[in-house]
Amino acid sequence: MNSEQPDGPGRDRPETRDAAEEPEARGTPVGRRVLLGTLGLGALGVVAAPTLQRGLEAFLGSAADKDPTGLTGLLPNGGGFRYYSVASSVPRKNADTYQLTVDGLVDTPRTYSLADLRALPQTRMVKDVQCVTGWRVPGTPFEGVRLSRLLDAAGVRPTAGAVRFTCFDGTYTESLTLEQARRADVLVALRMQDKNLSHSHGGPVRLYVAPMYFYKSAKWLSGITLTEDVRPGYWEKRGYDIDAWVGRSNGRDDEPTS
Ligand SMILES: Nc1nc2c(c(=O)[nH]1)N[C@H]1C(S)=C(S)[C@@H](COP(=O)(O)O)O[C@H]1N2
Ligand SMILES: [Mo]
Repeated sequence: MNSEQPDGPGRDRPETRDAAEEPEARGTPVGRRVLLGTLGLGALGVVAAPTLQRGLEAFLGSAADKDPTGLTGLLPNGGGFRYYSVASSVPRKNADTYQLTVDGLVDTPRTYSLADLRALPQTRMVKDVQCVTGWRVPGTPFEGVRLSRLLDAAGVRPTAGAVRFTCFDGTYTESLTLEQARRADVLVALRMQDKNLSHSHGGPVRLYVAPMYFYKSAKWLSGITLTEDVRPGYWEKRGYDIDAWVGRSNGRDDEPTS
């Protein structure tokens, strides 16, 4: 798939595959019936009524959790979330195994457990989520620790100008300028839709950058590194804008989300 993409991940990152990436953006030719057959979901079409939407999304989320092909990300789900991963498999982390490291140009590097993060003051925000490929999910609660709090705790050195995010999927990266990272609407999120973040949504901890396209919100967050300059992230090396403001980047004019 996507063999016409010379710099695609299949080429430089053999451990990745294309199926679950931004499918709309890549005009994937995979047919719906093939997907439904693959997943044994042939009856899915009859449960698309709006009242069942929540159940359907929950079902797709749990199906994505167990889906080694990542093809659940291509299933239509009536305007809800789509599940993306650029890595073919992602280890599961829980309260015993999860760690978040803050390092780089800081006075006090440190590592947080999930319990450490839960013990800090939590901020809850309810805003729309907007993917650069077009789908939008209105009024989605996210809750977690303000990134600015973790930066202050680490003591950012004057030479730092940017923040780089790494993920325990081993592949995805993102970045923000220090000014962007310090905004009050940027969270290290532990909860989404008033539940602990599921594995498929990037749990136990993901970044949530409310004012930017959702590709900024790195799932399975494991590292926060202060750097001198912004380093383009996974999708930004593949053409997405580094400053990803919803409504004024990537050639799109969506309603702002924050
Ligand atoms: N680690 C990681 N984070 C990621 C991605 C990814 O592939 N890997 N995809 C991004 C994109 S393009 C989107 S739209 C959202 C999708 O989040 P969801 O799977 O919770 O809907 O995650 C973003 N963060
Ligand atoms: Mo996206």
